Amino acid sequence: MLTALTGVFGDRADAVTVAGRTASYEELLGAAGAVAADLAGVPVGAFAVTATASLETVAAVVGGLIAGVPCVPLPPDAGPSERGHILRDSGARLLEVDFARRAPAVTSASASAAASGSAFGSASASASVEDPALILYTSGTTGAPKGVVLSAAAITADLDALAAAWQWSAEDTLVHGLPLFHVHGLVLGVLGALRTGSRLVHTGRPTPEAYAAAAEAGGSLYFGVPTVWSRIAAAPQEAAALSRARLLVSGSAALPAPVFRDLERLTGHRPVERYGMTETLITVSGRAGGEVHPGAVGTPLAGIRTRIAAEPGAEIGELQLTGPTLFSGYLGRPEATAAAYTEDGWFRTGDIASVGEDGVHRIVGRASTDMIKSGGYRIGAGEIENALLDHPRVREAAVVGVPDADLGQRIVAFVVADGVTGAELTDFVAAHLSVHKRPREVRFIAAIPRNAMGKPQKRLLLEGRAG
Ligand code: MLC
Ligand code: AMP
Repeated sequence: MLTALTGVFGDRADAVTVAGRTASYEELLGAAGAVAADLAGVPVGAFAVTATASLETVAAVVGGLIAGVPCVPLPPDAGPSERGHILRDSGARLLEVDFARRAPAVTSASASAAASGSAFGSASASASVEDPALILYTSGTTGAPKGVVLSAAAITADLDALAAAWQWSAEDTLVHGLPLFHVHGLVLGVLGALRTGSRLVHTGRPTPEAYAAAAEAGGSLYFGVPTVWSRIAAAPQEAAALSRARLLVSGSAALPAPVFRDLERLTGHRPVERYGMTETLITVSGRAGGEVHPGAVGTPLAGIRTRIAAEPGAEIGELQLTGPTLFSGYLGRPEATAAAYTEDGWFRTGDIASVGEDGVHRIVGRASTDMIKSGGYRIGAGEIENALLDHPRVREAAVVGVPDADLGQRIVAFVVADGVTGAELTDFVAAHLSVHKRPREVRFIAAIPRNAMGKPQKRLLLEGRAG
């Protein structure tokens, strides 16, 4: 990985800015070198870092790549249960990063030299691009989050395909303010900038004001989840500043057509939408300079094949994929990994899609109501239900995603309980899980509707047909 990164490392003093602090490549590599040295000192299978939006997180991830040790980025707001689960499940050692501490031996020149020997530029001679580079925790429909193992080979294949699709180069300044513990903000938003050599401006939080200010300072390529874009579309003055940009990209959830049209009217840009998952990285996208349409996520990236598993006569069905960007498996869960694939080796996305005659893909929904997307965060209903059921007053709980103009979906918990308020239950969840997994609303009901098998009938709850 570092070979290609160092290929474009120059002597730019403002290579990476995160939440108002700027570093040159030299400084970043120095701090990353210190991380790599720490990792070499105490051999571990993986290391974790509290992934705040900071230069420290960037240095940690790059340091892991140099050392050939996979990084587990921890959501900084994760409650103790979630944090404990991730650390236990991954066996990762938690590392503190001090950006001021630098290993002078690792400069862009020496990293280039080291990198010429191996595709990873790794301190460990045996590291291969197929080895784990990142382990990202993500929710399934039930149970605790699983570790998605991503290799450097998958990451580089994805970033190179995206660079081609978006004409993304060292001429760009990438701007975003997304969290640094998911694919969007970390893989695309940090490693993508390093691999293409584009300057990175991370705005700390993805507010319309911060995105506009970065455009005035030369931002050219913008990333956001639909919630970010819809907030920008509601701020016409800030949106107008983005007319200076080259390309606006939306992903992680469906971009509503009215937001697409508002952005076009206010910025003069038709936003490019792309589709992906933690397990597959980004696989389908619109192209810079190509035709893009509201509601469409474009065509497969280089190397990706897709198919729709539809019932005979139907045009929509589950989107299935193969290609070089796929994950290496769920950490320590061979059965779950096997279950994610069809018998003939295609990855089952769980998303329902259609493909037009022109090859353009549209995502029309999710197969399971138990997978919620709120503000671009993927949230398993089961994990929140389990957290609620841990409360002594809660007898039954069913969590659903209700359509929401700002967040795409908002988390609503239906509970059977007495002697406890909704606010107390929300706080209870927040004490265990990440902030964005808190229910926005708790509705008390007499009983959860169930089918003959005892399975909650969530569609009835969504349709408001349960008392
Ligand atoms: C949130 N708040 C609550 C609450 N939930 N308060 C009470 N009860 C609840 N249930 C608080 C928040 O903590 C915050 O407080 C305030 O309310 C506003 O919250 P919000 O409406 O959620 O907005 P915000 O915090 O600004 O977050 C919106 C957002 C965020 C868009 C910035 O959702 C975000 O960063 N999303 C990106 C997710 C992402 O990167 N997904 C990519 C996954 S990878 P305070 O005090 O903090 O203001 C992937 C692959 C791919 O999907 O294809 O890309
Ligand atoms: P995550 O694992 O957090 O990356 O979430 C992946 C899920 O996000 C996918 O399975 C989709 O449901 C959803 N998703 C990502 N991009 C898009 C998009 N452009 N349109 C619709 N859904 C999307």
